[in-house]
Amino acid sequence: MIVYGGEFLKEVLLIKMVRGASRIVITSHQNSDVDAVLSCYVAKRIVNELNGRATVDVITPGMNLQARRVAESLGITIEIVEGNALPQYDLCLLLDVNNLAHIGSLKDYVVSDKPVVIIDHHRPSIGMPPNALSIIDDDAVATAEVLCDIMISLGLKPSKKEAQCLLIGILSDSRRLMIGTEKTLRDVAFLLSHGASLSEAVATLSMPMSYSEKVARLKASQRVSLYSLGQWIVAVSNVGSYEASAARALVDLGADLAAVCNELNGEVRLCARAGEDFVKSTGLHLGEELERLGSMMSGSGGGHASAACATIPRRCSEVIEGFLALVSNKLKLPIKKID
Ligand SMILES: [Mn+2]
Repeated sequence: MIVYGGEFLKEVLLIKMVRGASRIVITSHQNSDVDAVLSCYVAKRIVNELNGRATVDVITPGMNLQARRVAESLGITIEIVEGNALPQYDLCLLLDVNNLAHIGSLKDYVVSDKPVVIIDHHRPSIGMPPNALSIIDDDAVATAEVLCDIMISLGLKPSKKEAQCLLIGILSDSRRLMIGTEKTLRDVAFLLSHGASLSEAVATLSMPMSYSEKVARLKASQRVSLYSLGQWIVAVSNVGSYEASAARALVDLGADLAAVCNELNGEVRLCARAGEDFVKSTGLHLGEELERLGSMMSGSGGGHASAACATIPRRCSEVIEGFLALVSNKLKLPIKKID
């Protein structure tokens, strides 16, 4: 840990970069989720606090349904633009993402001669802009947790609303604190002491499942193929939407590892989820594996140890086959179809 004048060097650099910029743009990954959107919102507030003269734009390449709903219920949609271009800037902040391949067409607007700051909790990827100052903690459950740490070390007090946003981000990415560390819980306590409400946060996040999400999850289980991987059970399936939710559903049904793909316009989006037991015992990191699969098949991928996705310009069957072979090789366990 590098300490500089009693503060963390990266945070000192962050302050310096924010104060030295007059046009700042904040963005995140495609299909921005709750953690991404709320982190962008709070990052804007932090930037405003550090540099009141700067113009700050939050532009995401698009929000997912839940993120849009949560942003609406918190009344912050006005602060977040969904767009496919970035304005000219002096400083670009990437939140909840460190791979430029994951910000879609906005990537073309990230220029190499302007500074970039990454604030994230995903494992550093090969797609990181080389000129970036990275504040990445891949032990944090959410980018909101990293932002909370930044506020604490800069001595900034979150408003009640900012605290609520960070709490919702943490709860969202940790499946209501099913995962997390001692620090996660200390951060939660910090947010509660600044006016955040746990029960309100849970209520904001609980969204009735849509008709089409229910159908996708049920169809995924109807179409499932099962494989044994040593003593583990792998479930693979395909859907026309909600592939991440469908993979989670298969793990909830009992699979140790699930991969669900969605083929759309000649591209496959594969989402994989793993049970905590499987991840702990095998040490497999799905984010790493899907990043490797993506680069092997001229696509891209990444994520967390137990939850990751890849986008690959191939057919479903090839991507699934590649995924199974990769996992089987990595764990040195034979893969066999279960009839
Ligand atoms: Mn996140």
